[in-house]
Amino acid sequence: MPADDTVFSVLYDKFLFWSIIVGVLTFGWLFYAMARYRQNIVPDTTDVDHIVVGSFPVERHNTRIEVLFYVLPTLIVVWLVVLALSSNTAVWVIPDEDESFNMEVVGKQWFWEFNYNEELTWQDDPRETGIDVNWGQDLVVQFANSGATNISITMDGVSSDYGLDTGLGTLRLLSSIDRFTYSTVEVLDSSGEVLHTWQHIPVGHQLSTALGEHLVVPCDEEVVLSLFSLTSDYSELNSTYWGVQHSFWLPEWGVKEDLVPGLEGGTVMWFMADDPGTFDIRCAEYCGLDHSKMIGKVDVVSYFDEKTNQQILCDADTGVKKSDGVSS
Ligand SMILES: [Cu+2]
Repeated sequence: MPADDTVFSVLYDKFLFWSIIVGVLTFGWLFYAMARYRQNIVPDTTDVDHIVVGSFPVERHNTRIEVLFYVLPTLIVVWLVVLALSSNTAVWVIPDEDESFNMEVVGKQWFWEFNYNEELTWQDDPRETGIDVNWGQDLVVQFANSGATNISITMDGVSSDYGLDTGLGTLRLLSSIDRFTYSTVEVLDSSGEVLHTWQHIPVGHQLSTALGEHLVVPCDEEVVLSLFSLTSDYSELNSTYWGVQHSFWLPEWGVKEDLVPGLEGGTVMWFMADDPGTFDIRCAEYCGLDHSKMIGKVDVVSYFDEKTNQQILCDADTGVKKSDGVSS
């Protein structure tokens, strides 16, 4: 089920609220009039100037009600326009580059590529897994009572495994983090199941749905995506074929934007996710034979904020946004 607190669902609720009020008033009036003026009701004969069908009751008209007929709907329509425009503004004003997480999305036939303009260090929520990985000067893994028995460290595709001393509860490896290497630490149990994931995505790294990879974005931060459509053999770009139009769609947050071939600056969209989790990516523009395969996933993760030295934990249910996480 899509997130229920997007600007669009809030706008929907507001429109529904005012529609119900208008509906109750108009249908109430309708049914009242049907009952009051139904057939076989004997007209009030003491009323000299009674209503004649087909003629406007000039003497009996009520100026206040007639003014209300015009003023009230006008006010409601103006109010709905204000609501709709303010939601539009909330969506179309792109957040400041310094205060948001900026990256590129490239659509090709028929997959998505995600280019990182900023580094991202994240891990699963330690409150849920009972495991805390912290990689600064040393790699420190705290795993007491979590059932973890092994860790697997993958750097640029090369993996190495280490056994964990379950009696100790902590592992410290004398190895400082390499900020320029795509690194993943997986903490596993004895059956090889991954209990906890920590990852560092360096600047310039690319993830691709063609390789089965997910887009990974920080929670609780404005994520600004610059969107480009390119051909699959972009390096040998010939001037006769510029690729096709795609549309990057994140149904969870109701945001969607076209990717336009040949548009140098690209197009821009942004969103902010409160809850961690894995959500759908779709292409919403028919883009050729394998359009239907142009699907993917986006992982919303708790990330490590270098500025405040804190892990940003996202949890809309408990209202916990930030906590003293690991320190590096
Ligand atoms: Cu497409």
